[in-house]
Amino acid sequence: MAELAPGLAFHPGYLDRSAQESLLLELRTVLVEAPAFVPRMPRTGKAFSVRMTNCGTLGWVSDVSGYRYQRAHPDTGRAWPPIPAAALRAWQDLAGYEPAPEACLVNLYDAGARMGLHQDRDEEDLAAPVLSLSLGDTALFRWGGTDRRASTRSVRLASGDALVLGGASRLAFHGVDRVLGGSSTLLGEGGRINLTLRRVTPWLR
Ligand code: MD3
Ligand code: FE
Repeated sequence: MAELAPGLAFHPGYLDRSAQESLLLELRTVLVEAPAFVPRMPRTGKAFSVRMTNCGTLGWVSDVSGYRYQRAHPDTGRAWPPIPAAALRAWQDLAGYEPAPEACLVNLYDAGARMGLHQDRDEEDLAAPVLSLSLGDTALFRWGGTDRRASTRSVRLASGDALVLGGASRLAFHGVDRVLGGSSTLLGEGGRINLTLRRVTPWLR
């Protein structure tokens, strides 16, 4: 593990090839039950270049009326499928946060897809970390500080890498500049899949 910044823990090669293949198999099932959709920017309705779906009890969606977590798929109206067992194990192993994740956002990048610098702040429970798992082609990931104007650094996220974003880095600006086509043989069709696991609501007991 390498601590890239306070609260930003990088676990290169966390999933070996066979663990990546079994997670991918579980994701194929998720995508049948909850087909990928094209999120749109609030207000302008401009399409994201990344496609998405979700699993878990809550899924993150974005459309012309805003960003939010909701219990149903925006197109099918059905509940999201369960979070893959391999992803839940990674949370137990790496997150250091007991309440189970409620949301697993699945971002699908094809060649040319990117994600602009943004903060993740739609979760009520900001004490919970975000866990990211990468599959397929390597991404050039960029992060900075909690002020958009702060300087940024980059890291390559390869297939099987895990990243835990917590503490002082939980509200850092971050994004994906580009995906390096042909850098992995995991996905026959190429591209990249990123899973982010999140606790959305505070844990009440
Ligand atoms: C740093 N996804 O879905 S995951 C997102 O690779 C998102 O698809 C990117 O940003 C992707 O919101 C990056 C890594 C990540 C997630 C949350 C963070 C990095 C973060 C929160 C704070 C700081
Ligand atoms: Fe994000």
